[in-house]
Amino acid sequence: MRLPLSLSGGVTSLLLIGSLAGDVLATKLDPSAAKVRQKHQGRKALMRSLYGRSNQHPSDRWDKEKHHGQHAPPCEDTPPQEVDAPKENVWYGLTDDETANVARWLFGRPELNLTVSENAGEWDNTIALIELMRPNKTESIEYIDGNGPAPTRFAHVRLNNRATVDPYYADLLVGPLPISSNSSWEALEFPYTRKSQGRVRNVEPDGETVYSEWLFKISASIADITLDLWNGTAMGLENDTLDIWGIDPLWQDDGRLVRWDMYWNMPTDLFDSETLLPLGLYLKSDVTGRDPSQWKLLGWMYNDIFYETTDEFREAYWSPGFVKVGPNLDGAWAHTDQRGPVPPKDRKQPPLTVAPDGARYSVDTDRKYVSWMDFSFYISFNRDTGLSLFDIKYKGQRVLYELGLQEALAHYAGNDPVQSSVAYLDSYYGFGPYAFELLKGYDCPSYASYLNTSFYKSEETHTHVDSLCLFEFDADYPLARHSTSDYVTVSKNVYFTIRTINTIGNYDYMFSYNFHMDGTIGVEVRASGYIQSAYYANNQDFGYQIHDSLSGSMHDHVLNFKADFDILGTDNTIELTSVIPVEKKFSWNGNKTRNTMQLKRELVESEDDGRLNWGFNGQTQIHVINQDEKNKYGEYRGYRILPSSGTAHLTVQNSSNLANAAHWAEYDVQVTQQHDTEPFAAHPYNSQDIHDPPVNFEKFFNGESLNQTDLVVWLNLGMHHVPHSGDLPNTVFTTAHSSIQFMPLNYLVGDPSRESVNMVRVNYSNGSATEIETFGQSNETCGVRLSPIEDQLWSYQGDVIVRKFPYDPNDPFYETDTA
Ligand SMILES: *[C@@H]1O[C@H](CO)[C@@H](O)[C@H](O)[C@H]1NC(C)=O
Ligand SMILES: *[C@@H]1O[C@H](CO)[C@@H](O)[C@H](O)[C@H]1NC(C)=O
Ligand SMILES: *[C@@H]1O[C@H](CO)[C@@H](O)[C@H](O)[C@H]1NC(C)=O
Ligand SMILES: *[C@@H]1O[C@H](CO)[C@@H](O)[C@H](O)[C@H]1NC(C)=O
Ligand SMILES: *[C@@H]1O[C@H](CO)[C@@H](O)[C@H](O)[C@H]1NC(C)=O
Ligand SMILES: *[C@@H]1O[C@H](CO)[C@@H](O)[C@H](O)[C@H]1NC(C)=O
Ligand SMILES: *[C@@H]1O[C@H](CO)[C@@H](O)[C@H](O)[C@H]1NC(C)=O
Ligand SMILES: *[C@@H]1O[C@H](CO)[C@@H](O)[C@H](O)[C@H]1NC(C)=O
Ligand SMILES: *[C@@H]1O[C@H](CO)[C@@H](O)[C@H](O)[C@H]1NC(C)=O
Ligand SMILES: *[C@@H]1O[C@H](CO)[C@@H](O)[C@H](O)[C@H]1NC(C)=O
Ligand SMILES: *[C@@H]1O[C@H](CO)[C@@H](O)[C@H](O)[C@H]1NC(C)=O
Ligand SMILES: *[C@@H]1O[C@H](CO)[C@@H](O)[C@H](O)[C@H]1NC(C)=O
Ligand SMILES: [Cu+2]
Repeated sequence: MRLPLSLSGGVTSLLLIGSLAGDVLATKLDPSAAKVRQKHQGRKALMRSLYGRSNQHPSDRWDKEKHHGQHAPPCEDTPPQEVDAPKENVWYGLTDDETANVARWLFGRPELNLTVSENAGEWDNTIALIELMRPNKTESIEYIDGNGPAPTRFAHVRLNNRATVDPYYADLLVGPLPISSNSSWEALEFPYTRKSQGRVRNVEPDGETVYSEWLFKISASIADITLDLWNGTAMGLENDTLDIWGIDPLWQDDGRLVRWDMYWNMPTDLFDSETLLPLGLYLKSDVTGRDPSQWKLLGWMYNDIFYETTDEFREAYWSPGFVKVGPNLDGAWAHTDQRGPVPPKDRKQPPLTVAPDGARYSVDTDRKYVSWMDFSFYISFNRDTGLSLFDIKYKGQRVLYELGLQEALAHYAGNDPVQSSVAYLDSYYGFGPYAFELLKGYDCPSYASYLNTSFYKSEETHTHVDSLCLFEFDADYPLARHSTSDYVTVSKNVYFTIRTINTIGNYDYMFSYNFHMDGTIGVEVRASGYIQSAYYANNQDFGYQIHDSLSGSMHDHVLNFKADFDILGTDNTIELTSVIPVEKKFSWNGNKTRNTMQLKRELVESEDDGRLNWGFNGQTQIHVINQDEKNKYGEYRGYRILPSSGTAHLTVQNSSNLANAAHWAEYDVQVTQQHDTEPFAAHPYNSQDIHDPPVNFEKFFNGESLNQTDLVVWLNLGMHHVPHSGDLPNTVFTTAHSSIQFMPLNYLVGDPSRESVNMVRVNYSNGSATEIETFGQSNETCGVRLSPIEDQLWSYQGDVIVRKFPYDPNDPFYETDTA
């Protein structure tokens, strides 16, 4: 039995009397397939967190006297046991050599006319991306489920072709890999709804010229006004204190490209507060085409008055009676460091969790495979959407073939033209490149273990060390309990999490996939970081005033996840089970009716009925069932899907900003027949052609049957975010939260969590315990000693960069800096 934690001398050490059972669990999962490899390598994190960097053996430092002579051995700090994944991870990524060989091969193709990124300007073709082309599901499952060969490997390449007046991005398929005389490239078209040789135009090919030849020059032309208003300029000078930027996507109507930009104060400190410092002046320009001499300034907007020309604006500005509105100035209010009175007792060390037996899960570090208790999965990671999980199995049976983010939308609204036009589709920026190293003990518990992630950029592979974390956690509430006058029984609620955090500009998204002892799988997203705020003038209908001249610009976050369920095979059906109010006659009640409720079950037969919203009062549950797999009582075995906190789809209907670029955001739950030609809900460059985007999700719905066929469920998590004064300086993860759970439904007989020994039953009688049953759970004791948190944090690294072209396998860091 565990005793309460007790402090042992000094604020940085802690005694844990707990369990110590050695490597009991490492091979529990998948005993048929997973072969244990005894390899205790890698994990430095826990050692540092518990014992610091001292070479002294932890038990030497144990202070016996303070513990009444007890001597507890040091707690285990074993890293996850290394296992061999049953199969190759066919989804993870390219090896360094594969990437380098593809890069070299592409540079050898004269028809592609590529320039090395380092030497490239706005009028050259460059490689934007080289990564693994994930194999088709059809081919992958033959391999993972049977004796099929591993799928042939291909690279997915994205070119940014700007050596033309009509610049475009091009998706290519390159292979087979390894590169040989048999390898070739072709336009990648099949995964996209738009058939245009895998091409989509690039509407912002001249990122530098837009500033140097356009925004800075226009801004210089009103420097008299910006200096008068804000004592600053935005002219591309070292001493600029103002910034200009604006809408995304650009306006794309009537064959024109129109941008709105606005002025912001630059932060005066290290803090990233710029998105809290809008200044309320906006300019509109037509930037169609690549010749800046043809671009047109279309006007200025200040204090809800539109001026068609700079002259008109200047004349009004310097006229008597012109109303100037106040600036937003940087300051402590916009900074995240501690300030204000420290709450009572807050200087004492807060509680923390420990893992006395070390990791109770296993990892194949090379193949990126994880097993915990009766769950297992493979990890995949890519540029566009970051982390995904494949082949999620529970008790040896696949539940999900694929589970991962597809796209994240932040759709703003406001009286001003910039807020009104912003609808970020974040995969444009990419989630992979922004999965930064996690801070130990803060982003994840101190005993978590970590994996690295890598992404391609400008002929280099960048690695974010320790950017995925894995850990078990003891929830703050039990899994199950019951009391009677004779006994009480309670079970621990220990769950497993894999987590990544992606910081896309001002905002930090935390994604957690949680696995529970009762077979439940949870998907959870939280948001923090700096809001993108609005200038307060005239924005009353679009947000609250949250600081002197600041409005918390209202916006919807909608995040789409693909959940490709395979319940006891690929042939599945969606059953809607509703609880409905009824007036009903019963045999035992004569002719009288009773007002009551009952169950209504219906199957979703085709994609025509496949776009669903969570019903009124949560009365309808969505079940993924297999009609060919009934349990012994004749009920369909399946998993049910239900929100576990709020979810949201997009409020705006037929968005002027998005047109056809994000139809996935329109409903809560959408179900389609699985096709190798529909692997993603979105394309990262949908924002480049909103009327005719590469992936128009709406086109997935063409009336196909959903009756006992391979299905994909596309789920939206999200928040209607109306920032208030508590979003300053940062939005907090507690409130910006959305989650959903997949729960076994008549899937097993009884609750599988009963298999765990981590429960107790206490019988009692006449005021005293008569029996304590601990079911053979570990009862050993061990000691934990903590070291100051700084010891771990000094190891924070940031990016590690490996050059891919020119590439020297013996010196992968050739001519690269680590940043
Ligand atoms: C190849 O790209 C260069 C710029 O890198 C450009 O000047 C040239 O016109 C391009 N050639 C062709 C055939 O497109
Ligand atoms: C190319 O393909 C042919 C036919 O499939 C095969 O026989 C040959 O070994 C391949 N060559 C290489 C270098 O992979
Ligand atoms: C205006 O800016 C200049 C240079 O940044 C600074 O030296 C000066 O003090 C500022 N004036 C006011 C009134 O803030
Ligand atoms: C900023 O730098 C420019 C060019 O170096 C100079 O002309 C200007 O006076 C500077 N402005 C201020 C406010 O210091
Ligand atoms: C992560 O990358 C670092 C630096 O390259 C390396 O030392 C470490 O072993 C990697 N971790 C894993 C789990 O592969
Ligand atoms: C129920 O209603 C039917 C038709 O209205 C009537 O014939 C019958 O007697 C009724 N039964 C009772 C138990 O009231
Ligand atoms: C969406 O808006 C556009 C532009 O206003 C309009 O042409 C189109 O008919 C609208 N579509 C729907 C389905 O309402
Ligand atoms: C994957 O599926 C698509 C669509 O059916 C097909 O065009 C493509 O050739 C497949 N890829 C491989 C490697 O079989
Ligand atoms: C759905 O599939 C089941 C089993 O395959 C079949 O019995 C049933 O008739 C189908 N229903 C419809 C409406 O097609
Ligand atoms: C304790 O309670 C359990 C469950 O009710 C019962 O099976 C067991 O016999 C009890 N033991 C004693 C000693 O009463
Ligand atoms: C509880 O205590 C009472 C009085 O002491 C005694 O009569 C009774 O038998 C006890 N019951 C049990 C279950 O031990
Ligand atoms: C711990 O468990 C073992 C085996 O179940 C038992 O023999 C031993 O008495 C227990 N120790 C304590 C302190 O409860
Ligand atoms: Cu938000």
